Amino acid sequence: MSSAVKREKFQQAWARIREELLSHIAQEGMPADAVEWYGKNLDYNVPGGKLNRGISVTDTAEILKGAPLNDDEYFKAAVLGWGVELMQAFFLVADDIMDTSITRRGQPCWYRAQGIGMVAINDAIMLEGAIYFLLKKHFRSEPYYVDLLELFHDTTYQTEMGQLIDLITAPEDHVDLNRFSLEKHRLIVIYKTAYYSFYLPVALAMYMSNVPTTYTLNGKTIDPYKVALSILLPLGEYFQVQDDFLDFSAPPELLGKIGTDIVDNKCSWCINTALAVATPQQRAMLDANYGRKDPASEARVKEVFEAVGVRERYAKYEADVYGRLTALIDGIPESPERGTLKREIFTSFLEKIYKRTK
Ligand code: GPP
Ligand code: MG
Ligand code: MG
Ligand code: MG
Repeated sequence: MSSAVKREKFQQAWARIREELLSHIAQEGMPADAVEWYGKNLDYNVPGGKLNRGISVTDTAEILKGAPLNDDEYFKAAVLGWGVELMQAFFLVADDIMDTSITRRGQPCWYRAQGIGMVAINDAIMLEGAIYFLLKKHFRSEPYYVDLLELFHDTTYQTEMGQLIDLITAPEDHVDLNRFSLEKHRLIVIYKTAYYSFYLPVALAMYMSNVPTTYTLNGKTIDPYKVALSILLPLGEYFQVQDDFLDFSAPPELLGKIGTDIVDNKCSWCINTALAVATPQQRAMLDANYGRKDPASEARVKEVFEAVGVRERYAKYEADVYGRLTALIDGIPESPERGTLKREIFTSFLEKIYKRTK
């Protein structure tokens, strides 16, 4: 199936899920203006992204089954996939407030949209609430229901820890580039991005497909969830390095958002890369201009990034990391039996993000 057709099919499932969410709050007795508000919140924030995370759930379930999903299996996988997209929408609405971002997915950030303001905080929290309503509605009687609940809860908490260190490493009023390092960066991105964007979709599909928590292969005991984590965290790290690089380098029209990392004093891959190779003069330039709220300072930081060759260094990083990830994936123990891991789960992820430009 082409990726456009996959996307279309996944979006059709959303139409049904959206109706379920709206009729539920209407049944709770919420007035028409509240139902209308919630509908706008959902429409503005949930379906408009790349949908890679959500579609990964249905893709992974299909790879694990080794055959096309029937309608019922597809819809259940799609509910989990839209659960990931709802979680992402919850995070992004909140993150844009915290990062004082301007645009997202080619439109004003929700809190900056006409007539929204700080109601956006409650809207974000309701997007999260929707996940648990849907899980209860569709999975309450499954033996793996608690596994799904725990996975969503644990992943949310991990992402919040990542957001915490992202924010406190980037105080608004105090720039100290000595606080940054690539190790710090790695911890931030694993927690704020990799767990929810990469491990969560695959682990959801694994639970739904009844992949056991241990099995024996060639006399060795394997925890397939741990194996998945050991590949998906480095994949997620690569994805967030791309996000950081694109924040600096990509045209906002293409990216759908205006980069704020330099102005926001973020511990991003670009500044860490520049710090590692800057001359004393370049370092002084970065110290004086990073995290400052004016466009001229931002432009001077970008000049240093260009001068130290952040673009070329990124190209080299991307080629190297692709090789490393491919080697990791090749090392996955695979067996032809149903209910065990398959390398294709991970290669399909890697191919989706390799050399992305938005
Ligand atoms: C995005 O990082 C971070 C998240 C989506 C996690 C948010 C977590 C919360 C608990 C709110 P980013 O700020 O680099 O993303 P973008 O560049 O898209 O704004
Ligand atoms: Mg942000
Ligand atoms: Mg952020
Ligand atoms: Mg970013």
